[in-house]
Amino acid sequence: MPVKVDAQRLLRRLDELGQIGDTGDGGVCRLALTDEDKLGRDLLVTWMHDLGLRVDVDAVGNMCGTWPAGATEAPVLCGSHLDTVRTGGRYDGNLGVLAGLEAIETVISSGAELARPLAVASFTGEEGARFAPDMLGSLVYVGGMPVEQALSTVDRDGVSVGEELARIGYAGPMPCPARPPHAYVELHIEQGPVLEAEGAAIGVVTGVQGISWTELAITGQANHAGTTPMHLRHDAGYAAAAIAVAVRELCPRVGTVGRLDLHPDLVNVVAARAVMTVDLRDTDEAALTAAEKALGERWAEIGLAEGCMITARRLARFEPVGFDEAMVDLVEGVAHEHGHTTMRLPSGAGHDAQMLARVCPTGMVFVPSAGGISHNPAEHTSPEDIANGANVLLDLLVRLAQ
Ligand code: HGY
Ligand code: MN
Ligand code: MN
Repeated sequence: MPVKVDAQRLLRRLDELGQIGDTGDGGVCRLALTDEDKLGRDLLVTWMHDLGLRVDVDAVGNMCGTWPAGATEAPVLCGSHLDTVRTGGRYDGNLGVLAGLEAIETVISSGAELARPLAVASFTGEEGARFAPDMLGSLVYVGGMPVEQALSTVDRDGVSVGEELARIGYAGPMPCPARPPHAYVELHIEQGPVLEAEGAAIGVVTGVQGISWTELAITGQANHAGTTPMHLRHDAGYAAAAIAVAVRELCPRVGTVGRLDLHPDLVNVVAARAVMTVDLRDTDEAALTAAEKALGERWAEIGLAEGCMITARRLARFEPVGFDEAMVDLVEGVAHEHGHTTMRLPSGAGHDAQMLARVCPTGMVFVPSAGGISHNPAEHTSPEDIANGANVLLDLLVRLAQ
């Protein structure tokens, strides 16, 4: 593909979108289906309509812009997500959606005629930060979860996906699951330190590691911090802390306690209750399963010893995914034709691509994250790396659509 994307236009759009939910420290907060998410969606729809794309919204709020608008064949699909975590950066997900839009706009401007339509998607609730599991929209899109189950999923305040979709006006008419696309390519920031450390300009993603999310509710007994002897306590706070230490000790490749709420959360009251989350991940399913088992046994011991009741609720569980070999080779070949250094690596983060891989040939292109930082306002990818990734994406889409 001799033409190149208009990198300045892409950067301008990233900046404009980044103003929505701006947290004032360079970061963005657009939790799924909030008013900020709606405003981001509205902006994307405006850009899609301005480009003459057909905009389809499905029953779980996934949005898809297709060109040519009247196309009926299975498209070559790209995209990612617009929702962010609470302390998000400007590039996670947003880059994949806007680079896809930019690639399609470049193709339209070039006058190229392709054998297949192109489409760019923004999937609902990829982060899982408000509604679990993560990749909720793309999971429904590929038939991995009934749409009714997704619509009845609730956040911490008991508000459901269905209610919020209706409230923000994105309960769309398109049925789920969707007809599978011809192929799917997702451009995403690496969100880790590997590409930068290795000096590789493009990451050729081989797959996505397995994910296990569990919410633990620990019930002890509130008591006076000054008068209650240690051997008579049922301290939910202590049990939670001991489990957090066990996560670090027993985790597979990575383990995280990202949420830990105590009740009544007061300096002089032994905690009656704790709610915490455990995020475990590994590229090896056996290692992930073994860690889940070991941790389950450990938190049972901790609960027994402290006289606390512990209930576990699974929030997400996805096995490791390997991408289609031919797609991985294609990503690598195109990146080399563009003169980029590359390296093959699995994704540490979850992505919509791991769901699309269930229904069509799927590949991912990574660009470096400065300092390996992500899910943090300091998340940054250089304009040069953004342009590199977008041009590789453009070329991949055109080749897959010819
Ligand atoms: O959790 C993840 O890996 C992704 O950001 N949803
Ligand atoms: Mn993401
Ligand atoms: Mn993310």
